[in-house]
Amino acid sequence: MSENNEQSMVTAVEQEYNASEIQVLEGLEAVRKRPGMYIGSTSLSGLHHLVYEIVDNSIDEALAGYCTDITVQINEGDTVTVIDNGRGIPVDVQAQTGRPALEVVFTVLHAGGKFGGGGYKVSGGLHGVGASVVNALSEWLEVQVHKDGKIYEMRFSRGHITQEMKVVGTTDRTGTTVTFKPDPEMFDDTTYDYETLHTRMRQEAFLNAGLRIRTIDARPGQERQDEMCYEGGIREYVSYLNKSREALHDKVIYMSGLKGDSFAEIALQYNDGYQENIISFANDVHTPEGGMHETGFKAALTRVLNNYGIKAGILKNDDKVSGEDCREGLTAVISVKLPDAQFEGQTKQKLGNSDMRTLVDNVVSDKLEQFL
Ligand code: TTJ
Repeated sequence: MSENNEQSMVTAVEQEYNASEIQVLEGLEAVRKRPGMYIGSTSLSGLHHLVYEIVDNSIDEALAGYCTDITVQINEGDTVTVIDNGRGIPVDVQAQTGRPALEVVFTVLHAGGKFGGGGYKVSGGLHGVGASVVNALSEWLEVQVHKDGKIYEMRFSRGHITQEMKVVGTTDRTGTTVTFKPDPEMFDDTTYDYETLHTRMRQEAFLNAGLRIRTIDARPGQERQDEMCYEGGIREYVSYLNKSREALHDKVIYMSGLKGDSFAEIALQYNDGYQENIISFANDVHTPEGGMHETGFKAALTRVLNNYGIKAGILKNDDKVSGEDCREGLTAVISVKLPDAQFEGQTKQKLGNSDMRTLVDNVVSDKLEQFL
């Protein structure tokens, strides 16, 4: 190869690199121009959303079966540290970008969830916008990855690299640790509320049976910590929701089923009140507007109870009980996990996957009778 050709090849590669570099910076600049588009708002809700975005990555690792412990700590100065014991973010150089995967995760918009494949990833809505958004909105962020006996570290400021990835030590464990300081230029108030984070993390612990989540407030004068791990998962969630009520039956009813790569579980218990309290989730994302999983649940519950009523001679043939009546005093948690969740509706808070209606309906039809 002539010297001239070599020269032009280097130039081409450099130009390609520069082009992707520019795209990265434009992407992160877009986040700082319109933060609300990515995290909903720059009020307290957006500030807390940064933590959920980071923790979601650790939860994904737990859902994939590789992470058992997550710690969320508020430090002095309202920085936040998230620690997990998963496999650690990949650090190898990516063929596409020529950059370490770790760098890509924190600098390229929507780069999250591109590694490893499979698993239950969150999609749509305000969720799953990724670690690069948190990075862009942080005055500084640092990440350490424990992997293959080494500790890799990288640092950023407002999305820009301030320290390239380097090995800073050796380790005998695996996992990822991220610490970030929300940018006061981006948020009205950067003071974290422990209770808000604790409540959200408790919900994550209920939804992922056996996953241990610790929350720590290490700010001077307000030290506090909690550890949450529920072997009973959503059964314990229902007991918790009913704890100030009088239950009509001692045991929480639990049903679950698998179809292909999807999983559905339902826990329920009636109390002596009149209110209906159904809470549903898809891939750990709360779906307050319901959707297909809730529709399937309600249809099956009404059908099974009516069939039982007729069979047991409690109901006459044409004397049907309405769906609403079947849900009086009902506390239920519905949780589905699926590879490609579609969140619909104005606020993307409704599950659109119709196969989840069928799955939940089938699980309730097949299994609820056993309890009657
Ligand atoms: C992906 O597939 C290959 C092995 O590693 C998987 C992975 O990325 N795991 C992972 C990422 N575990 N934890 C994270 C993670 C943790 C935090 C706190 C923040 C971020 C952005 C990712």
